[in-house]
Amino acid sequence: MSKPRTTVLKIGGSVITDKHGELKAQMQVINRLADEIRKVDIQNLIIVHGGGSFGHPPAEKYRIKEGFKKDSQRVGFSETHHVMTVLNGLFMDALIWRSIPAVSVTSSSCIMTKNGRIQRFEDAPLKALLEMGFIPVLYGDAVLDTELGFTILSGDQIVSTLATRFNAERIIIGVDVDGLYDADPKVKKSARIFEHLTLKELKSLHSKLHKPTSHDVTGGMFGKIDELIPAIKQGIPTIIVNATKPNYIYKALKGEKVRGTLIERE
Ligand code: IP8
Repeated sequence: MSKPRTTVLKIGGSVITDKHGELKAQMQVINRLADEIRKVDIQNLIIVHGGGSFGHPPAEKYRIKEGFKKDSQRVGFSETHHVMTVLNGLFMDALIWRSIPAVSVTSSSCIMTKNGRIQRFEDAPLKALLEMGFIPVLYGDAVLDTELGFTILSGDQIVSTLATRFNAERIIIGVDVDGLYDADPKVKKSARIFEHLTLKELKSLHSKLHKPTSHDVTGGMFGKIDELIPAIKQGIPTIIVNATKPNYIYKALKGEKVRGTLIERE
């Protein structure tokens, strides 16, 4: 029997960290998500996680996204990358202690960008990991950039690139709200969720989608959707679900119906 096609799962930084603090991991959530991933026992899965209150504060403080402008930023690049490895370590601990064969793939060691866009991606080890039945885990990171010196690469750009390269079967995006709304659901209680959107509908909604409210140097929900468009264009269905709610990620991975926003090419 041939292997199922790849699923790319993104777990947002706002899910696994407390975005209002600094370096605050949500260990309960991380552990529960690891339980759900173990329970589903899925083949050909790639996980990507975001930065939340680990990567974003130093990235913002040292203006890493804008590129290398002064010597004092160098340590900021180191710090941003380092705290991401710390968050990744916590996530990896939770997965591996549950006997999930996950292997961390350091984004900044295999990816370089040009003006913030992925230009080089040494994906041979990642492919080999998948073929051997491992679950590669990547993350948004401070990366080297051929024009800027360095910059910040969002987990979402990694998700989109991986999904298109591996012609993924689907993308699952775990965030801290139930999906895409016509207004910010954290501010407007009557905000309406979009359960299904075509690419055309998404584009026409584009300018109305809410902008980030917290310190998210890579553009919050708005930036997320932008990044996913190439993958959706390629015909890869993308579902946005609430990963802070128990069993939503489990159900999405299982392919069961779950509240969220499904975006398809048409
Ligand atoms: O949270 C950015 O990744 P994201 C990671 O997926 C850093 O946007 C280092 C800020």
